[in-house]
Amino acid sequence: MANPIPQAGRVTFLDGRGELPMLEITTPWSSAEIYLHGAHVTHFQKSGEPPLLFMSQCSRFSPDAPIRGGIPIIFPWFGKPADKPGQHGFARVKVWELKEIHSPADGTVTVRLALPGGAELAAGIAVEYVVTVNSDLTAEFIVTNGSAAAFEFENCLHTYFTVGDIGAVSVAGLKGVDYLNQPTAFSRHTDNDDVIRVASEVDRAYLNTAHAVEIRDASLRRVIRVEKEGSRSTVVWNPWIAKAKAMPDFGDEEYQTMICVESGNVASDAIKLLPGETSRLKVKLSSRPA
Ligand code: TA6
Repeated sequence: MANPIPQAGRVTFLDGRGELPMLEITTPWSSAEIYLHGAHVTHFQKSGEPPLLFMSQCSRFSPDAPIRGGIPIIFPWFGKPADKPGQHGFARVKVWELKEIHSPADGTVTVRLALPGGAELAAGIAVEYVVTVNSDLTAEFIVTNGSAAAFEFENCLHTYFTVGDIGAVSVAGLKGVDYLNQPTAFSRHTDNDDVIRVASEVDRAYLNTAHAVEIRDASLRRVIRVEKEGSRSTVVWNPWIAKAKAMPDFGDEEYQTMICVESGNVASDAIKLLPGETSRLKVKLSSRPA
């Protein structure tokens, strides 16, 4: 009997939550969702597994607010610098333009989006985002400096992952790396532990590291692997109890079933792009049984 023809990937364009336009993607291995609002990947799930990405049940889906979960695109600044309006830049609350959908016969689906130019960015700064869905999820954030001046920015794919029980999670790959600790006014520390475990608020920006990171989830018996290129920073965040309660778009108990492992270039790892240069930040998210 001939091998079954692999199903092609399928993309449906529809109104999602809050009537925001979104792409619904299915492949032979997985399903995913991408909203044009923030070019926000809100869902990725491999067949037979729990969702890989966490989405808060309390998230807003409105044009003037970021979506709480999935992969927020943080650009052109991280956190809340004194001279900037708002936290984590504006890319995650802009409506991105859909540029291309590619779904070859092997079943993979690739979507390319572009951040529209606007007053916030110098003319000539081009920003694109390419998401590839198959048995893994790959996201690449691309900035090209077509202006005549250097362009300095921070970027971060602020990814929320689903875990079964935060108390049964360990994060490996950052031993020996220095980090800035947000809960203690960004004091600098070296992580000498073999793995990170979460039993209180964790908000750490690890610097000068290109390491892959693994989230070991003993509850769901799954290992999530975060590989990255073009990234020197990894941020690890769990809000824990008080911060969870303080966020209106996040459930009080949801800290127990999520962790953020974010890949980008923040603080001293910020990027200075000279005229004509291109920056590529790429993450590959995969999972395997533990
Ligand atoms: O990545 C960690 C962090 O900077 C935390 O300090 C927390 O603020 C989180 O991002 C979420 O930020 P947001 O603006 O999405 O509420």
